[in-house]
Amino acid sequence: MNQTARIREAVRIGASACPHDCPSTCALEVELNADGTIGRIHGAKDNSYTAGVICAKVARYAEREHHPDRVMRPLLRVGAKGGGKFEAVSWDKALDAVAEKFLDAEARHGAEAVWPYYYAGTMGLVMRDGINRLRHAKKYSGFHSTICVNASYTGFAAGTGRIAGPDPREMAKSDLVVIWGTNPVNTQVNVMTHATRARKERGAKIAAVDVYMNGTMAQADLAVLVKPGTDAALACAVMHCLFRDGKADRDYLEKFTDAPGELEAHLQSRTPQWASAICGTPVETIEAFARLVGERKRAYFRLGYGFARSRNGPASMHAASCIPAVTGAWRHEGGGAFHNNAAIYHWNKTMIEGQDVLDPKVRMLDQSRIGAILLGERDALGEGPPVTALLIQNTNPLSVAPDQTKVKAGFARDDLFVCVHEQFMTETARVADVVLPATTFLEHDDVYQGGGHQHILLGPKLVEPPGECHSNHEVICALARRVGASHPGFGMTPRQLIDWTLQKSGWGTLDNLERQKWIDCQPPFEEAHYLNGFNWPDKKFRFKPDWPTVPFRSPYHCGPVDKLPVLPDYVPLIEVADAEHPFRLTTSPARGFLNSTFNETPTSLTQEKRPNVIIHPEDAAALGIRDGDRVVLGNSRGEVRLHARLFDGVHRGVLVAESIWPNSAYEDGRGINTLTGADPIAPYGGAAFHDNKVWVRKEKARA
Ligand SMILES: Nc1nc2c(c(=O)[nH]1)N[C@H]1C(S)=C(S)[C@@H](COP(=O)(O)OP(=O)(O)OC[C@H]3O[C@@H](n4cnc5c(=O)[nH]c(N)nc54)[C@H](O)[C@@H]3O)O[C@H]1N2
Ligand SMILES: Nc1nc2c(c(=O)[nH]1)N[C@H]1C(S)=C(S)[C@@H](COP(=O)(O)OP(=O)(O)OC[C@H]3O[C@@H](n4cnc5c(=O)[nH]c(N)nc54)[C@H](O)[C@@H]3O)O[C@H]1N2
Ligand code: SF4
Ligand SMILES: [Mo]
Repeated sequence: MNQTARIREAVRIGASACPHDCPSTCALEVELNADGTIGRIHGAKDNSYTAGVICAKVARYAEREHHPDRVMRPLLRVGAKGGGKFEAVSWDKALDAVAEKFLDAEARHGAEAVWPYYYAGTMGLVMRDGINRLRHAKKYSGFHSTICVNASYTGFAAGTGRIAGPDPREMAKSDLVVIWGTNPVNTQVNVMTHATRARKERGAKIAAVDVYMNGTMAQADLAVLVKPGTDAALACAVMHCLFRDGKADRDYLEKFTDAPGELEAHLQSRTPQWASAICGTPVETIEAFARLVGERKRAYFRLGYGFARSRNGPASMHAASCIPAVTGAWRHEGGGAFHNNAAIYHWNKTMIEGQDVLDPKVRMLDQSRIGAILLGERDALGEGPPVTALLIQNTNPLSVAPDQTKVKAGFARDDLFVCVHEQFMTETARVADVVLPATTFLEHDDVYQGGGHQHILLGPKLVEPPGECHSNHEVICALARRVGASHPGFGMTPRQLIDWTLQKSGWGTLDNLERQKWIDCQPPFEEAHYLNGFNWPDKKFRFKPDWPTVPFRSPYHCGPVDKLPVLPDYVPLIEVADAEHPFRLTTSPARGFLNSTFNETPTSLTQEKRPNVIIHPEDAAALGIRDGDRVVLGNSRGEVRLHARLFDGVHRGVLVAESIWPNSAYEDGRGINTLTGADPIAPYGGAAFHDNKVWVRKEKARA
């Protein structure tokens, strides 16, 4: 028997869930080999949302799971900070070192000098959110999570009052699927599964709105190309046409919305001509888009994160979400607007997060402003001591956080102690004082919820961790013991935490979930379509949001709230191009990477090749730039060197740099987030990753 045949014989299938920061949260089937390794990963066919399809990068997860560069042992820095030299030590020695530094920071400056810093490298509730139990028990500095969803969630909730919408599987029953500001071909492949089903089975049309002709736009029947940050103008013009052409559902507007008369009057001047001058989309395309929306009432608006990652992003999201309220699309199966289903999961996270010991007086620090915070800028740090100790899990701020120049300078501070718990030697791990080896989702138990669908899924431990890897939960509990934090959650196993949380949340038991593999949490049709009213006291969809009171999980206002529009409108809060910075840059997600994850796997690296920036051929010609030339992009925050890719699938004046490569992949170590800003998006913060004014020039020949 040859080796391939032997492995095939040995294969068992393990059920799991994709842990990555992706709205699809796919139900997985993992090939388990007799030797303890994994083979291919497949999408579960019997999960009605995953429907057997997953992305290529997770299908070949074996590359990441068994990567020779996995961190396998605890490491202590030797030599200079950031020098990248470490020695392997025992877990006890490493954890003692961390605890000593945390206790020391607390003794000198108070508990707020310690900042537990995490994100969604794993979306497992136990492994991602357990760090908050330690934070609350110790009154360490709070974490105002802003890097991803704040702008889009608040824009959506501004109208509906709730982050939830029609069953995502209904896309397959639509006559028109509008994919707006998301690139599912790259970022959440299952949207395409259901949208293309509608096209095949019912002759549905797919319309897409984006700033470049990406894979999703290429598959659309109508591709609506806009300039970054101008979507609200497009949305207003579409609604103008709907009123003008008698396609508004006046009965629906009267029953279900707050100010239809004011909206109609306001839109009088928001003509396609007006919008075209702002968003760059030809008038005929805007008219064609409005016609599709007007004629096909079963229209499903799948609204993504991307178009909200601008300083006016919440207003853009809100404006797009207003369209189905004008047509009454919400009434129909396969109609309405959907962004994420966060609100349908009624979790009790007391035990996981230690919410019972949360002290609301503890200072909150903005995740996206980590650079300014570490540099001690007062407006970022707030009242209270400097941050002198960081515990980092599931995130890689030295690649992904905006305003990188500050982030790097902050991490280089001599009096800052950094512990990074990681699977790989990321850029952040490299500048740490202590690195702890982490398990992957296949090596620990956790429970997941789908943002882009409606399932709770179990991801049980399927293989043994390599080397001395330990899970986030184990690290948090071991540290809690050493720094004197007490909470019943520290004494529980992940499985006990999952069982407790499921039961207290009304989702049954762990045994039950393990048997079923997932729970379909879809609310009833009337509720999902807001047919009993929207989530406001008067039950009406809000064309006129009260921005400061839009419901959000962490109500910490930041950014210029008073500048958001009263009715859906384009507001030029963005970094408008000017004479010095004639280009607008977005940093859209690359297909082969997931944020900074997978930028270590061979297939993804081969696929993405090298950092480049898309530029329109006419812009390139004007600057003497040819395809493949080295170019420099710059703005007030810094300069980045990369290669030009000529492509006419963008408006002139628009640049797209698919991301996120490590800084070290760029010739002078300055990555794309050198150019992005950390100033908060109103009303609840967030980083405007796709909203940058820059200049471009051809790089002089290398000496
Ligand atoms: N392959 C891959 N998959 C991913 C990720 C990844 O990095 N790579 N990231 C994961 C994470 S953390 C998240 S939050 C989701 C995000 O998923 P998406 O919502 O798909 O991603 P975004 O960054 O939000 O960008 C989506 C699209 O918005 C476009 N865009 C940018 N600015 C504008 C604008 O002003 N108007 C319009 N109409 N479009 C605009 C971008 O060009 C891009 O094509 O994806 C997840 N999945
Ligand atoms: N230029 C630009 N920058 C961006 C974006 C963009 O579109 N453009 N998108 C932004 C968005 S939407 C997001 S969400 C952020 C995401 O930024 P990050 O949160 O940094 O993203 P990831 O790369 O998903 O995850 C980070 C790390 O988590 C680790 N990890 C995974 N599972 C575990 C675990 O169980 N335990 C431990 N200890 N570690 C684990 C992985 O090895 C990985 O290194 O990036 C943002 N940055
Ligand atoms: S599409 Fe998203 S959730 Fe599904 S396997 Fe890929 S990364 Fe995971
Ligand atoms: Mo994200």
